[in-house]
Amino acid sequence: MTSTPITPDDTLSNVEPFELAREAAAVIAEKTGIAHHDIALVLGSGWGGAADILGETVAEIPSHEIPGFSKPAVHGHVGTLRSIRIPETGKTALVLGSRTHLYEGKGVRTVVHGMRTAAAAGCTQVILTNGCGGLNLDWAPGTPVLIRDHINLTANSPIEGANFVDLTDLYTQRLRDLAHSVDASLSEGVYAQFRGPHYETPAEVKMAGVIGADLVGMSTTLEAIAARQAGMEILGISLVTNLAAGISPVPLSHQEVIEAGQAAGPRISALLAEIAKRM
Ligand code: 8IG
Repeated sequence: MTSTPITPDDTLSNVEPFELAREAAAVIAEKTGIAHHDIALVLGSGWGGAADILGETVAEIPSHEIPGFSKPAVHGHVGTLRSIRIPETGKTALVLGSRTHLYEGKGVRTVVHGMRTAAAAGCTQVILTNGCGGLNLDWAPGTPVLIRDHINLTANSPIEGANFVDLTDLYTQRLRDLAHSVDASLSEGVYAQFRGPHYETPAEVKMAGVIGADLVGMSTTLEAIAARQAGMEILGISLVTNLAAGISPVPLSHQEVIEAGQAAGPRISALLAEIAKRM
């Protein structure tokens, strides 16, 4: 059987997603010279600085050079994949600086391609980070919160076919305990993913609170599901960059979101690096 070479421009819809992930992992191995990565790191809004203090960057690849990855759509998101050697453990982290959001309209396969690629590259653990809105008035902008569980409000799933993946302990107690060993004061919350890209109305935020959410955002849940399907252990950390709509008396602005991320940057970067060093 002949196979067509897969290029970065291929639309995911024509390609079996796990095959494309293996192709991407092979390109990563070739371009980084690292045959096997251990920990995947997805850096969301506000988290971009964490990679710099994690260890030695062994390689950096523009994400569009890797099959199935595209350039990031959001200002403030970084479009590279980095291989970082963590000196304390000798493990190698695969840092995914670019994330495709569901609201970009490229489909769920594209959204979770990074997770499937990380798994194909050998990663058995992933830290998913994001910037989000908070429902708890105690969480000032700049507060990191561990994701205890999620509510997927996208009406979508990365799982195709009758494959009933168990999501009990999705954000594992073990990794949350590990995070608490770094900072015992870390709060935990339930993260609700809306499709976006608009922020919620105050009524939608109120609904999210009623059904059990503490955090609202536009990422993470579909990735976590795909990561679990791929057998990875997951830690989720949100950075509350703003109070959710209606919780705060002032309207949300993307500029404020970026500024809150920048202000919290050094502290959350140190937190993330310290957690990754214990994994
Ligand atoms: I940063 O308030 C950030 N991302 N849905 N709501 C949603 N996503 C967000 C928010 C928010 N803040």
